[in-house]
Amino acid sequence: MPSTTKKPVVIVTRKLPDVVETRMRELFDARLNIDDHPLTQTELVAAAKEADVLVPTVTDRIDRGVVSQAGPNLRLIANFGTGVDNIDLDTARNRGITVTNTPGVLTEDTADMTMALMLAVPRRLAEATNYLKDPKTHWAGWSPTWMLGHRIYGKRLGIIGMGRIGQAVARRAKAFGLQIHYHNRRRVAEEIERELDATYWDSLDQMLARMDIISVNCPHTPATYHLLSARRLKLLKPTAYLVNTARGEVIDENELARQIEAGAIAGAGLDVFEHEPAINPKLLASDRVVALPHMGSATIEGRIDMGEKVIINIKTFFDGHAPPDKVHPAMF
Ligand code: 8YV
Repeated sequence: MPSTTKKPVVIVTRKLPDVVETRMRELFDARLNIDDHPLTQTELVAAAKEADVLVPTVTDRIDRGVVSQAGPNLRLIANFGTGVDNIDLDTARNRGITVTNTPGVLTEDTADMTMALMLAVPRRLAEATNYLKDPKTHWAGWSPTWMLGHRIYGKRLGIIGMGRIGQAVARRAKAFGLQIHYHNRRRVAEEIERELDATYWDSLDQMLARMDIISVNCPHTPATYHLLSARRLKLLKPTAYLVNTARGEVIDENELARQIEAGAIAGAGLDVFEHEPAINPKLLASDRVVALPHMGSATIEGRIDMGEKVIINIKTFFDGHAPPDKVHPAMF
């Protein structure tokens, strides 16, 4: 006998991979964003009024204005993404709306991208390829002193945020011969420190002053906003490189641009920016900056896994169970 239970109205704010959308249409009354335009705040409010479940992404600001105007049916915000700094968690909790995210499935891809930037900046990959492709330049052939970069083997890497992604970065970096250092809210388990040969720094300031490469791998929360402030950026050695695949807001971007321009920091590999999609033009103009358009987790496998997680969270929630990736505001 066909079920008479109404399928939940699931509003998905951006275009997701076809297999994910198809499955969502089978399971839910899924409303899709066919042309993939980023929704305006007015459109988000309209979606929150109508939906049982909202599936936003990093480009949607699910702020107080949106959450407080949600309709009585909105019970779940199933974020397509791990970071939940785009969502006002407190207002959601006060309104009894559950929030879930998609942790774990983008760890390895993001760590790969971090490693790629860690290699690309000191070894001048973007600068060199741009040189070859620029019709105004002409490669005269190999030379012993041209395009020299810096070795990463044997250097010290300071990881800020030793969660899943930080640890995955450490594993890769160790295999490349880097010495692993880290700063985290809490020291990680002894066996992980031993496996990674990792040195813990209670004081971020002390770690920053001693590292050759810094990798930002912590979430953006009120506590980590501008964690790398002007004062802290000044602690870096002038030979140090900075890599950020986490969130732009963790670094004072204008100050970073100034310090790179002044030669006080050797270079940066940036996948994320403070005011995306806007980027400080000084960073884009610098040969010592490799900039990517927030693509740390941009693999088709990762996006499908993320979609699968969103579906599981919605399904378990409507089956009356605690969704596996329920976000607890205290975690962020
Ligand atoms: C995602 C990310 O692409 O999951 C995250 O936190 O930063 C990205 O890798 C994005 O969030 C999708 O919403």
